Amino acid sequence: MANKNILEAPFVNEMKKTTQNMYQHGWDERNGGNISYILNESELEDYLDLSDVTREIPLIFDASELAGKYFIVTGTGKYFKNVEEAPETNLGIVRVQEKGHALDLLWGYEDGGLPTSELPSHFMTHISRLKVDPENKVVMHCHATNLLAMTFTFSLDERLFTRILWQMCTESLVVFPDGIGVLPWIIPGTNEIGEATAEKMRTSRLVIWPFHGVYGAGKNLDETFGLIETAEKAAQVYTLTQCQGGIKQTLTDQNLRDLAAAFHVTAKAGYLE
Ligand code: 2HA
Ligand code: ZN
Repeated sequence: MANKNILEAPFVNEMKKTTQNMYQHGWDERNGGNISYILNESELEDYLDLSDVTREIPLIFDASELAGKYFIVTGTGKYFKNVEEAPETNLGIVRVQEKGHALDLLWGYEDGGLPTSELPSHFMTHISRLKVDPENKVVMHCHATNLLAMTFTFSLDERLFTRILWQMCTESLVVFPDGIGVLPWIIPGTNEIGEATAEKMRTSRLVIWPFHGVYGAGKNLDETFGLIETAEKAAQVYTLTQCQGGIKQTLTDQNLRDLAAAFHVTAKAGYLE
């Protein structure tokens, strides 16, 4: 029975908290950033009549691999800053239609809005991550400041980029042993950037879009936020080392190997010397 108030649903509250937190970190200026989060039918049916479709939303790519799945998604052109005060216009809950070329809108986007312009990257990433981790539920994009800055000053070689982040904080390797993928610059919002992001996401849960921002994927909002937060912290420390006159010493490859062994993680193959 759909008799509970959706504005009190845990998943709406989590989206409010996460978007506000990311905004406060300065990673989501204006309409920057977007989140998509898979919801189970059982989580939703207390709040929504799932046969009551408000609107159909066409897709410009084939999402049939996600047919029947439910997502809560930030709206295109909407500001993370405003999600907390008006979730019903800044968020939407959609179900992917059987043929994968349209969405059923079940709640939200109340001013006639649409899901994020980055939906191709989100959905293609969900398809990709679900193949390697059936528990993956979240795809998150933001303009994390120090990671973004590093794409101007540091090599875009993904092995080198991963290694410097691993070296900047002992936690890095433990949190993202699968490293960080780096794309070439591609026009955002396109199927092309979606395909490229999804391809990298087969092997790492973090992907850098040079001169733009970062993508993260994970099991829930907290974990995915924490993943981006850890990489961004390492990038911030890197920034500070450069301001302080450069790196005099750092974690050695042997330190990193010992760390991986102690925390039972496997560093991405070929990334340690
Ligand atoms: O949604 O961040 O990449 C605004 C963006 C586009
Ligand atoms: Zn962006």
